[in-house]
Amino acid sequence: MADKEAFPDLPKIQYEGPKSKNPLAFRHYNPEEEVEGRKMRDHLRFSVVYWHTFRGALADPFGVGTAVRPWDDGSDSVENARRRARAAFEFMEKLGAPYYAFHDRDVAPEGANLKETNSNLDAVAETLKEEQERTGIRLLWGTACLFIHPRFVHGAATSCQADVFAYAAAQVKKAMEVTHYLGGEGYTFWGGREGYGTLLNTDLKRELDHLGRFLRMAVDYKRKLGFKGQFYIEPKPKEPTKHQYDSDAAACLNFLREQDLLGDFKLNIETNHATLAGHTMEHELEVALAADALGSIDANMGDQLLGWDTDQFPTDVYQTTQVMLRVLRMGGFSTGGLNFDAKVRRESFEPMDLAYAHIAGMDAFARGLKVAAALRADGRLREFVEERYASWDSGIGAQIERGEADFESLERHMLEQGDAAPRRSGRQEYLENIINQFI
Ligand code: XUL
Ligand code: CO
Repeated sequence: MADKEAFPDLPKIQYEGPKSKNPLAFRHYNPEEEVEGRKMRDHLRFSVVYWHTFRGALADPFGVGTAVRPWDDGSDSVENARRRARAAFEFMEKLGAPYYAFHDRDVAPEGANLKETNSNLDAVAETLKEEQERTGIRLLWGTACLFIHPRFVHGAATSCQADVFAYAAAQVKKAMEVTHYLGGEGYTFWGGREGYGTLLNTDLKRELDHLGRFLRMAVDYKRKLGFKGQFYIEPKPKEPTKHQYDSDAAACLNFLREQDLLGDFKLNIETNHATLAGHTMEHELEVALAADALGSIDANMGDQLLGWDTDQFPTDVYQTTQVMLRVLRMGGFSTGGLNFDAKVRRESFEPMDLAYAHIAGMDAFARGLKVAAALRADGRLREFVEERYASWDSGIGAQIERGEADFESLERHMLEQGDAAPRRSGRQEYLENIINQFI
C-alpha cells in the first residue's frame, strides 16, 4: 500500500479557463494569474484541513460513516497514520493546495498515556516533515484537539477539574512544539468545549479567568519556544456546547482586551460559525477588521435551513465575493489563508468527491477574488460609502472627529442651523445591483 497511489484517478489539476467542461480542472483558479498585482496563489493561500478531509468518516447522528478511503485500514496504528499522511500529501500536491492544517489528534493516534501519545505525534511529525520537504506544501496552522476525548467532557481550559486544565496545557505545549518543528505559520485556539451546557452547574467568572490564564501561559511558552507564528482564536457561539465563550468576533475581542491579550492574537473567522452566531460572514469580518485583528479564514458555508454546523464547501460566489472584498481591503493575508474547514456530504463518499469539493471551493474563491477586484476597480461601491460620510470631512463633522466639539458647541451649532433633515438615501438596492453587474 505504501508505494501505491491513494488517488490513482486524480491527475494534477490544471487551469483550463471558464469554458472548460473538465470536472478535474480549474475554471477560475489560475495560481500564476495576477490580480491587483499579486498572484492568485498568494491572494488565496488555500489550505486543506486534515480533520474533515482525512479523518472524517462522514457519520451523522443517525448513521455510521460512509466514506470509502482505501489507503486507511481504520486502525489506530502509527503505521496507518503515516500512510494516511502520505495519501494526504499526494492529494494536496495533485490539487495544488499550498497549505494544510491539522489538530494533533488528526495526524497521530492517542496512546495509553500522555508520554506515549506524544511519542506517536513525534513519529508522525517526522513523516509530515518529509512530505512537506518533498512537496513544498506548508503548514498554515496547527491546533490541539481538546474536545473529542472523554477527559474534556467539562471543557479543557474551562473544565471544573484542575487536572484537566493541566492536561490541556501539556497537550497544547506539545502541539505548539510540533507546529514549530513543522514551520507552521500559525497556531489556532478553538475552544470546542470551552463553554457550558447549563449555568446551574457553572461558575462562569471562574471559568473565564481560567481561560485567560491558559492563553497567557500559551503566549509565555510561545516566547520561550521561539515560535514566531501567529496565534488565532476562532469564534463559534455553540455546538457542541449550548454557549461557547468565544461566541463571536466581538465577544473574542472583548475577552482578549479584558485579559490584556489583544496584541498576541488575531481571529480566524469561519463562515458557518458566523451564521450560527446569527451574523453574516461579512459582519464578522468587518468586526475583526475594525480591530485590526483579522488573521485567517476558515472557508466553508452553512445551510440556511439546517440550524447546525454543516461545514459545506463554499460554492456561493456572492459570499466568496464578499469575503474577498474584505481580504483585498485588508491588503491581503500575511500569515493566514483560506482554510477549507469543510466536509463533503455523507452521500459524497468516494475519494474523488474530495477532489470535486476542493476544486469547487477553490474556483468559487478565485471567481470571488476576480469579482471583488473588478468591483474595486469600478470604484462605485467605495465612492458611495465615502460620499455617504462626506459630512464628517469638514465643518462640524471634522471638528467632532478631531475631538474639538462638545455638547455645548454642538447645541450652539444646532440652535443656529435649526434642524438636521435626512439628506442621503441609503440606496441599498442600487448597491446590490452593482454587485450583480460583476457576478
Ligand atoms: C469546529 C471547527 C474546528 C476548528 C479547529 O467547528 O471549526 O475544526 O477550525 O479546531
Ligand atoms: Co474551523
